[in-house]
Amino acid sequence: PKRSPSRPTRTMMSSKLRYLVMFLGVQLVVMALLYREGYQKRVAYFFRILRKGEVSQATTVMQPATHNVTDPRFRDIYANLSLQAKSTVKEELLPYCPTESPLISGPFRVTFPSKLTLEDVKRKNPLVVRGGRYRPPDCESKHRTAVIIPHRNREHHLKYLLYYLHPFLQRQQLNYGIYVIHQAGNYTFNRAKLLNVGFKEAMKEEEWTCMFYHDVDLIPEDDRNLYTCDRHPKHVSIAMDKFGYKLPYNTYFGGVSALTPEQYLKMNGFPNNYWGWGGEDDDIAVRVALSGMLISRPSVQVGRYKMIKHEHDKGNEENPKRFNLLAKTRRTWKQDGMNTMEYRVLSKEYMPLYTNITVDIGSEKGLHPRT
Ligand code: BGN
Repeated sequence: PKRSPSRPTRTMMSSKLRYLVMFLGVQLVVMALLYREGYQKRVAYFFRILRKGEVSQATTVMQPATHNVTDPRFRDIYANLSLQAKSTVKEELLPYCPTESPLISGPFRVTFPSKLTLEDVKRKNPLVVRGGRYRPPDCESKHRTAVIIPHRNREHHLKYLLYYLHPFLQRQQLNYGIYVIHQAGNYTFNRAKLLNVGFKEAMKEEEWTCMFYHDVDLIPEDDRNLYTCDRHPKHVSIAMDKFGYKLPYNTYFGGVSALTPEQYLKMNGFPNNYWGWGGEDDDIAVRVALSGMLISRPSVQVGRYKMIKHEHDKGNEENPKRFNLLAKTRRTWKQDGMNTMEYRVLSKEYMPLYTNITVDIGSEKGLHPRT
């Protein structure tokens, strides 16, 4: 028969165990108290050392910009991004990036520091090259994503968007480019036509596999929101702070959306005739349905965006014709869109953080109206 430990040994063990449990209990209570007292950073630091057993890692976490990686309210989108290793392997021999990027970390803090400059953004993104292009340094991305941003007089917003978008896309290990399509002149703004121009101009440069059509004032808040395309056109900005992090209505397609070139061409692109605010995004949603496609969406947990607060723009007043136009989309979508857009590129500048395309898109009367 097996011998069980003698009675005194068992008592000794159980009393040791009791002390250990008591000791750990006291530790936990102290930690909880400290945490309540506002020592979150230090406590998190301690836990991190326990978990990783790596003081060097923990030291980098203590730097001001990267503190408290566990709490999304403090997580810095740039944290540890510079640790990406430059590979010594020749570019054409790089392995494919993994299906899930190991750099993705979930929600991050979005604030708008008043002192931020484009120079700062540039300094923080040393691997971004001329024209706002990037490819992962250590692997070959399976995704080539172009971000198209319609723009006029919103330099301030653009700076913040670039500040967050560059590290966000790098964390996803994408091969990407950022295009700002700047409407020249003072005539009423036309978002959808600028998006059409963005598609055409970006595709001249590279075989992008996915286009993100992106408002300048929307900042993503979670890097699990992948900037890649789905089987169906994707409406991406589904949980905006402005709408209480919910969809304002079921067919809403505004803010940020993503389509493959095939999906875009199948629906004849976007309408060219919505001048001013509103309705063009609803028209795009109708086109998706009319061309026999569905709308795909990320989950509400990750499709979160913060909108930079601003006044209504001059030159982008509500479009009174939008109701009539929208009622006619079924009849007009094949005659107006990708196949009919007229525009004139005035300049194309390869800026350090984006490609700036300034374009004359004319007016309702056409590109060169006779006066
Ligand atoms: C809708 C607008 C959208 C806008 C959302 C959110 C119209 C068309 C009415 C028939 N649509 O009302 O363009 O993105 O609100 O602000 O105005």
